[in-house]
Amino acid sequence: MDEFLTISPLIKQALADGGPVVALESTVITHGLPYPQNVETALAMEAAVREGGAIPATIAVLRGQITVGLSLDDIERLGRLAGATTVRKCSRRDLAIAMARGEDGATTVAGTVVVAHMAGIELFATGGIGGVHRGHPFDISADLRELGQTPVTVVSSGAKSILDLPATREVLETEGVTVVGYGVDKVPAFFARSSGLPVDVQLDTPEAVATLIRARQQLGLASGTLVTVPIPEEFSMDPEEAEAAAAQAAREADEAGIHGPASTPWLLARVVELTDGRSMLANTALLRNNGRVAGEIAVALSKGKEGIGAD
Ligand code: PSU
Ligand code: MN
Repeated sequence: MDEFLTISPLIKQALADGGPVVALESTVITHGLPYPQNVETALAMEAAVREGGAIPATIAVLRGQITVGLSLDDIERLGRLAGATTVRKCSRRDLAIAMARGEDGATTVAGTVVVAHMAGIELFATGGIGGVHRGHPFDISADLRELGQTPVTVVSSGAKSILDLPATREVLETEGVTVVGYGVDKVPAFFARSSGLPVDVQLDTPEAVATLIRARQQLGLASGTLVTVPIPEEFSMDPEEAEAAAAQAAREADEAGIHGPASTPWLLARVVELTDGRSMLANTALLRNNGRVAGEIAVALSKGKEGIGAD
């Protein structure tokens, strides 16, 4: 494996054996949630991946070293840096900067997809992907382009509801990303269970998703798969409350002149305030749930691999 990638021994072994591994991002730790909820959630997500039967691989840049499989201490250290400006938010374009300067970097969905693919990890679980910002049709998260050009499967609850969901859905189509509804025929809206927008295909089991991934792999397509999983009913927010908070936060961000990479973290934090913390509860619940589902899909996919190997 390329030496600029540090992969933990456990994960390296699992990958060599074709075992189930699920990548996890680190921007949600440093830029998505406050301390200590960020560390608790990151660890709960790792536990959820294990519950699903797979090995979690949280990814970040640690002092310039791209690392696959953070230790507890690494997660705690990054978690304490939440809100600090010293951790670079690393999308595709930022990885080389963090590496060259020896910085700490938290990988976004795009950054994590890049590294997961380099490491040979197919599954990646997160909360919500980036997308097209409301009122800013040219502020399109690099997450969408990344999914269009890198063959990785991202399990999420759709795009964050602070975004323009119909526009985001259109760009996913343009980028050639297959959008799967896991047990649903509409794309979830992050805190709420449905955006009303159609998925490309509804699949109801980990095995069905694994079969789709295998077909894409056989075709040799460069583009990825987005598996959208609705937030568990008991944690879902009232869609009107979620929408009102998202709309207000987007308005305030415009008034305050917040833009660029600062936009998403700012909006998420503001929505937590506007919903008295309910959105954070919902966010952590869906993150855990997506970790478990991704773990189950990784297991189904690795079983298929054994079958192919035995031929
Ligand atoms: N979803 C969350 N919290 C987050 C993010 C997503 O619930 O912090 C992060 C992801 O890392 C995602 C990034 O890739 O926000 C998108 O940022 P941008 O819009 O600048 O591409
Ligand atoms: Mn942006």
